[in-house]
Amino acid sequence: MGSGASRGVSSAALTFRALLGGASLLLGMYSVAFAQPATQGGAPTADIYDANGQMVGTATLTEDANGVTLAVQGSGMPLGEHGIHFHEIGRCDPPNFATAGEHFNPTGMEHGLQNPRGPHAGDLPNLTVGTDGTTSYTTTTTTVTPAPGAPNSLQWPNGTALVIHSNADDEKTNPAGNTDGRIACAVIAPPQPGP
Ligand SMILES: [Cu+2]
Repeated sequence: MGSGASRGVSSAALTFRALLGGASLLLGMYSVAFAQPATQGGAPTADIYDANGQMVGTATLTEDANGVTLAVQGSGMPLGEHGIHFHEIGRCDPPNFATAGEHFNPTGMEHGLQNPRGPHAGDLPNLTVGTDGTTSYTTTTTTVTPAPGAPNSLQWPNGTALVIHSNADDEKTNPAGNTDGRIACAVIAPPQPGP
């Protein structure tokens, strides 16, 4: 009887597009799905924490016709280049953030933006921290979407996290680009409740 029963993936995608257009009612519905409902300029924002539980930055996601743009603003981070990826579980338990699982890889590819058999959907270019411990990082990817329901959705059932590593990612060595330890983590989407 009701037409609401037929709403599915396509209507979810439409909802996401509508919120980008500034529909505040829909924005509220969408933000609830993220761990941190706070917004910056209307975009979902997640807080980044280090191994001591200190907040060291924020991650903001926006989507447009070019893909999903991730912006990271951080401070109090160690100097140098660091691997950064979307990981497959939306949990960030310090100090080692092992609960975030491995790289988000719903398509079963190998690791690395420069790997001919890659990349993982969650692979991203390295993040650079300056001598003052701050970073201002922006990258655009087409391999993930924040929209729920898509196979490569950051809101898949396990949720997703953004993990920053101690070492630079070589972007070609499977499975993790020799990135070594995890120094910071943000829950992008929390795990969804089981059935
Ligand atoms: Cu990683």
